[in-house]
Amino acid sequence: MTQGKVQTLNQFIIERQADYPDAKGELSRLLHHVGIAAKIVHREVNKAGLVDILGAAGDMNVQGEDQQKLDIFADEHFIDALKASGEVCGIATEENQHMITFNDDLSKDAKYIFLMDPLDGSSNIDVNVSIGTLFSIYKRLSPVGTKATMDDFLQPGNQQIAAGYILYGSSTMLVYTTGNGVNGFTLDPSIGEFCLSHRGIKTPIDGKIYSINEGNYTKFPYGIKQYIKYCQENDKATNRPYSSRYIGSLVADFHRNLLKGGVFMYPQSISYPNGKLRLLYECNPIALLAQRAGGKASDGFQSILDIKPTELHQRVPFYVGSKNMVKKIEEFLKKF
Ligand code: AHM
Ligand code: MG
Repeated sequence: MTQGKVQTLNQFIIERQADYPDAKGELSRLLHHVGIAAKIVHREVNKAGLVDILGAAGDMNVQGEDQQKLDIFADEHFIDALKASGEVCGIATEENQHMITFNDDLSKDAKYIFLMDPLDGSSNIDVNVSIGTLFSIYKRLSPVGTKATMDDFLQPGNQQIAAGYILYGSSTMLVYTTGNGVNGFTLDPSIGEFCLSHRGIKTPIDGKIYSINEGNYTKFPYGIKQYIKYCQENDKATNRPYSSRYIGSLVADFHRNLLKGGVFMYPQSISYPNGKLRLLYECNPIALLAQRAGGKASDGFQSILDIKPTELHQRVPFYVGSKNMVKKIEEFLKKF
């Protein structure tokens, strides 16, 4: 990157705010605080191998899964940063069973609802594999000045004002969309700033990568078994066979496919009758990013973004990535 051409996340946010003359800066301040929390979590993730912070904390999260210490750390730091911003009246996270609403005067006047998975893919932490944070921002439906309600949280994904993720990988990246395309920022640890590295990300309409946990093959719906066979068949005209790539860390798997073209699948199965991934914390933010980048996200039959949630921790089958690949999966599910 040429010195002098570097644009930091904060500069970018301010520049974008100028595109909206009516914007009062609340969303900009909120995104700024997301950036701060991301840097704190980045620091902890990076030193995790050095200090005794690894391993299960001994608790189970609300889905009955092992909760790692870093999950709790990330959850607390994001909540603290968001509260400090004064721009959110309520937060829901994968690690908390209930919604969190703020009662102080500042937060009650806030316009935004924040949903997140503070540290996804946590089973990868102690083997030094990439993990991520996912977030979604909505405008509240309840009147400003009152306490946030459950209806504020249970909005369909197509109502998201902004969404994004932080990928703690070989470098740490923040990728987000506010309506003006998808932009990616890479953390330069030497200056402690996220710097614009991927402007206006567009995902290929076709891809050559399929990502799925094939260990669960026998438990998949018949249409998905047939689609996997299709991915593995030889056909020069359609670039098949595709490559199979699966990290088991949603943000990392999605990020690779977003840049290179491909499809990520987490179907329903005998073990997970509604799929494993959570609509509000994982699928909606990824679906918005995919759509804004020219891709597609589906539960196999309808757009993820059109699903009206009925509960906070709802799960959903998830197919996301290059538009033509997701369409093909829908064809297979319809046919078989
Ligand atoms: P988590 O929220 O408990 O970390 O689980 C979500 C993760 C995703 O990152 C990933 O796509 C998926 O679980 C992998 O599941 P599996 O190990 O069943 O393939
Ligand atoms: Mg998760």
